[in-house]
Amino acid sequence: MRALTARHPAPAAVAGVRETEHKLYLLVKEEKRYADAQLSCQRRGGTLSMPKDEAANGLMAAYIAQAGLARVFIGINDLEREGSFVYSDRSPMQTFHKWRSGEPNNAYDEEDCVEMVASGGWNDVDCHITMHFMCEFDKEHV
Ligand code: GN1
Ligand code: CA
Ligand code: CA
Repeated sequence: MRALTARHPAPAAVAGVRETEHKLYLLVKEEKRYADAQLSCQRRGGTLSMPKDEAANGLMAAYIAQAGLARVFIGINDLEREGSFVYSDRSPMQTFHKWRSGEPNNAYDEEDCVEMVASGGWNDVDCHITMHFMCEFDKEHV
């Protein structure tokens, strides 16, 4: 993965940064649809954030809440096959999840992307709505 550099800076509308031993998280306060949000993260050497365990999910939720946001796109979708959710690195979802009650419901047969709300819960939503989003970067490559 490419690093954040002078040529590929963190976006202007970033609400701080969060870090763990291995990753950096950036909340981007630009409203984009899912595909454009993913491209924006990739251009900076990262990907939409992938909550793969309780620790990552909790950190992401706290970051969203502290930024005063209600919801952001995260790196989970079932675009390729309805009901088969994968992370934005294409790895399949394992047993860990934080679906809100009643989700994923694929409402109107049209929800293949995933938002995290400030409490940390997940909801599938239409990929074409626009909202803020969270990127993650591997530290080894930054
Ligand atoms: C929202 O507002 P409504 O009911 O049409 C949400 C769905 C959720 C649903 C849960 C764009 O749909 O993804 O499943 O609430 N859609 C959006 O009640 O947020
Ligand atoms: Ca779906
Ligand atoms: Ca839904």
